[in-house]
Amino acid sequence: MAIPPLPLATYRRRRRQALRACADHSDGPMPILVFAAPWSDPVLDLTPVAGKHRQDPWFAWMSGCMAPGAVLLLNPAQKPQATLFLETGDPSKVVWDGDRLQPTPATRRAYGVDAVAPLEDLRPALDRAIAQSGNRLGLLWRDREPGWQAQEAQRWRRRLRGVTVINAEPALVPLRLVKDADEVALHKRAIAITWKGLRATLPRIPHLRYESQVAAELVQHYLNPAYEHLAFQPIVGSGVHAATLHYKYNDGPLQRRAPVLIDSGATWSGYCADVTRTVPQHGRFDQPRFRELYELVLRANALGRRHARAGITLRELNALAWQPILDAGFPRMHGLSHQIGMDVHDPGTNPDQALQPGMIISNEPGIYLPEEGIGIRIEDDLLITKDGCQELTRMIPKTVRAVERLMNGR
Ligand SMILES: [Mn+2]
Repeated sequence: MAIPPLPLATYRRRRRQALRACADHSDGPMPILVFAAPWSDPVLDLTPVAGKHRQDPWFAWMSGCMAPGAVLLLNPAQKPQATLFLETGDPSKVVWDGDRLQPTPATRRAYGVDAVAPLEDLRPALDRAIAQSGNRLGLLWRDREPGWQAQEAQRWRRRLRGVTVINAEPALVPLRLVKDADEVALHKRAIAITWKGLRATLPRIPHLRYESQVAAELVQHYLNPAYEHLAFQPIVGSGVHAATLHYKYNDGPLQRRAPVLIDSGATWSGYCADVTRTVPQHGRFDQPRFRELYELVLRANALGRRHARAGITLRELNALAWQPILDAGFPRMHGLSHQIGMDVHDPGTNPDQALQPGMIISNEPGIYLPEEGIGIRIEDDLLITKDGCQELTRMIPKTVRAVERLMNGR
C-alpha cells in the first residue's frame, strides 16, 4: 500500500476546507464527490514506460491515495464524513491484474478517512448524502481540459436527474495555490531530480545527433528514482524547433552550433518541476547573435526574480520582466509565469491576483525567431516569500560561463 506523501492531518484539513469553500461558494453545504483517475487514461498517462498509474491531482490532493478508479465522497451532513470507495476487482483476476487496494480497517487507517467501502456501496451513500443536503452535489472537473472527469460528471448528471450538480473546482482552486512547507519539500525534491537529469544530459548534447536522444537520456534520469512520473513530456527543440512554443515531436536532428531548447521536469510524490534551459549544441556561446539574445533573455529572467514577491500581481511582474525584450524590439509571445504544483500548470493562475507567500510560480521569459532558427527560453521555479522569492532552481546553470563549464565537463 502506497503511503500518502503528506501527514494525514493535511488531508483532513484539506477535506474540511473543501467542504467549507464549496458551501461558501454556493449558499450552503453540499456533498462533494471526487473521482480518481481511471485504470488507464491516455491524457494522464504521461509515462513513456508503460503501466504506471498517474493519479488525478485533485483526488491525490484530497486523499493521498493512488488507487485507480476510486471515489471519495465527502458528506458534510453526517459521520462518516469522508468515505473512500474502492474498486475491489474480481479476486479470480488477481493473478492477471495484481492485487488491488481493499476496503479494510488497515486501509482506512492508512489514509485517515472516516470509512472505506467497496465501490458497489457508493450509490446508496451518495443518494443519502444528496437528500441530506437539499438535493445538491458538488463534482470536480476541469472546464479547461475536457477529459475523462468531464465525461464522468456528465454521466452522473444524467443518472442524478433533478439534483443540482455544480462544478466545485472554482471554489476549491484557491486552496491549492499556497503550498505548505511539506509541499515545498516535495517540489524541491522534484527539482533535485530534474537537476540530476540535466547535469548528466547537457554535457552529452555535443555527442548526440537527435532531439529524441536528448529527451530519452533526460527521461531515464527523471524516471529512475522510485519510478516517478514526468511532469510533462519533455520539449527538446533544436534550431527552428526551439522557436516552436509547444513543440512536441522531438524527432529532428540536432543542428550544428544551433540553440537547443529543453523544457522538462521530473515529479516527486505528485509535485512537478518545470525547468527550461537553452544551450548551444556544441557547448559554446560563440555565435554572436545567439549570445546577444541569450543575455537579453537572461536579463529578463533576472528581473522576474528580482521583482517577484508577495503583493505584486503577475500582470505587474510581466510588465517589469519583459521590458528589456520589448525594448529590443521583440514581441512578448507568452506569459512570464504560471502557478506550479501537482499540475505543472496548477489551476488558479490569475494575472490580477496579488502573489502570496507559499505560491510557486514559473519565471520564463523567451525570444523566438523561427526565421533565424533561434528560440530561447530560460525558466526557473520561484517560491514566493514575504519579502521576495526563493529561486528553487538556482543550482541549475544558466549564465553563459556556468553552462559552458557544465557542457565541457569543467
Ligand atoms: Mn512552464
